[in-house]
Amino acid sequence: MSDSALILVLGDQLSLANPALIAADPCRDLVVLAEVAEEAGYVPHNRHKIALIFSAMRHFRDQLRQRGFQVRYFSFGDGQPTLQAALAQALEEVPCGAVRVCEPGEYRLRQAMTGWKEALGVPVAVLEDSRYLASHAEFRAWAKGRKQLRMEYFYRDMRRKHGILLEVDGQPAGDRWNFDQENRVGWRGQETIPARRQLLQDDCTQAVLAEVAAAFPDNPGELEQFNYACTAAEARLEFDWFCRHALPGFGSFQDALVEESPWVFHSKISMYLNIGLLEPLPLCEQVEQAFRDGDCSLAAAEGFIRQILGWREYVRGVYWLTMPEYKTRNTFAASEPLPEFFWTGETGLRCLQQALRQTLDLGYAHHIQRLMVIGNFALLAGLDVEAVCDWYLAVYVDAFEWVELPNTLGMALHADNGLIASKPYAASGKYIQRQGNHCKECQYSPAKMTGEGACPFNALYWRFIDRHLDYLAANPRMGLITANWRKRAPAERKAITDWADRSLALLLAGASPRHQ
Ligand code: FAD
Ligand code: DLZ
Repeated sequence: MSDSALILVLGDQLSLANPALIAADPCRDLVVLAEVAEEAGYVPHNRHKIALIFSAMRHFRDQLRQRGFQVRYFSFGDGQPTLQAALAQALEEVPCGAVRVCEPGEYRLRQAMTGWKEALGVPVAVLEDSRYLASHAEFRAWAKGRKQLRMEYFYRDMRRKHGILLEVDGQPAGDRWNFDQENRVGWRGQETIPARRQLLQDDCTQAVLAEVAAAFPDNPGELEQFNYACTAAEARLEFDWFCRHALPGFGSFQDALVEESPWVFHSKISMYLNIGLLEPLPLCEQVEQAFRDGDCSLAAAEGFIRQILGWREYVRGVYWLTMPEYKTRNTFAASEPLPEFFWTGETGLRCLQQALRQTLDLGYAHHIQRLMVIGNFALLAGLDVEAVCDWYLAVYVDAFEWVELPNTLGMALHADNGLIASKPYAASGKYIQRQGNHCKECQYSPAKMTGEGACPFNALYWRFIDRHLDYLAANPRMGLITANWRKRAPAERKAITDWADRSLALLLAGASPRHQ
């Protein structure tokens, strides 16, 4: 048996720090990258996501070859159905004694890999992914014995472990761990939002865009607007641009909803981090340096670092700690079918329309659009949890189940019985009005509860409270709200919940709620 190894690099592992590559010998081992039907088709991925991944894979192949690696590359047109089939083909061409791969980011594929040794007839080593800042063992140890897995405490430990934003005495910079309160300023056009860089598309990316357009004609994604970086070098330039131009505004407007801008002051880097073009720790260090140099506020730096060092690592930990059981959870037994407008963006609710349209067209929506607009609607309307999670996995360019599922099922839909969030992120139209400027242009008014022109989020919010009253009343953070609802006259409650039913039915039918 040959002592050379076949190294499989997945489409979201495009980093030289990939542990399977670190251990590779360029003179002896063969690296395989494969564009395959199963990975490209297990959900109707946004075409931006497929194009980004294929182009980044091809650029990474070239980078590896320049470094002296032998690479067998399967293009989509080669017709390989699965990764296993591509590996079998590569092993037939170049017999190797073993397969090595870094663990995948999705449970689905991790399970499939357990059958590869038998199917391929060689040992298969699956190595832990060292690109994350908390290992599986570390997260398990942190979670052990805790009744609640609150991100905030995990995040503080990560700050200490990596020495980020600490004073010399080990206390947090600015004497507080968290500047969340400062990050929530609503948008009233206070500042100029910088225009994003237009990225040049080289021949490789242009070829991929044409192939993806032809092979996935029915998937979402307006490829004429493709503007993602497909190499690590370009992704770093994107991040440098963010630090210089958007990071200062990110401090105040992290939660802002802006009619004129899909990106607002956000970094637009999740897709690069998730496929290996950027590494998390250097980003946190660069942002800390920007703060120390006086280029952004502490609220901006801490707010950004909390997302990477805190939320990103934390949701990954929760995913691997709880799968596959996590995926079956559905606290509110939500089962309404996903409305058609989730695939068309055709709805008269302005905030929802913008969030859906940019999601479908660009593969991007920022956190508050995902959580408090689309996710909030799905929660209040009682949409089927599995269908909503599958939708989120399909439509975003940065979507991989390890990060998508805890955010959708747990944070947005509260379907994990509060494992991630201490209370449901449910909100009425007033929240959306406070955070941005969509309502000014909308046909619905957040000031009205019922009747023609009333914002459907208002009555739907109270219908949600009404439907799950006992469950929510047991949550100390929901006590005031549920008591307030209980105090209302039964007739008033009925008028609101009836209006909610009617508005929802009309929204789903594509019409505006009107008084009869
Ligand atoms: P910024 O707002 O600039 O934040 C900086 C970085 O912090 C992000 O790039 C991301 O890497 C990280 N981050 C921020 N919030 C989170 C979070 N809650 N969980 C994990 N990482 C976070 N993020 C994904 O990467 N993939 C997903 O599939 C995904 N699905 C989501 C689904 C829902 C329902 C919700 C509420 C959030 C989801 N997120 C997901 C988290 C977050 O919305 C995106 O990471 C963020 O919008 C990406 O845009 P950005 O790079 O401009 O982020
Ligand atoms: C998302 C994706 C797509 C669209 N296509 C491929 C592919 O053709 N080949 C590949 O190796 N990876 C692809 N990926 C990323 C994988 O789906 C990802 O590695 C798994 O979901 C595990 O995170």
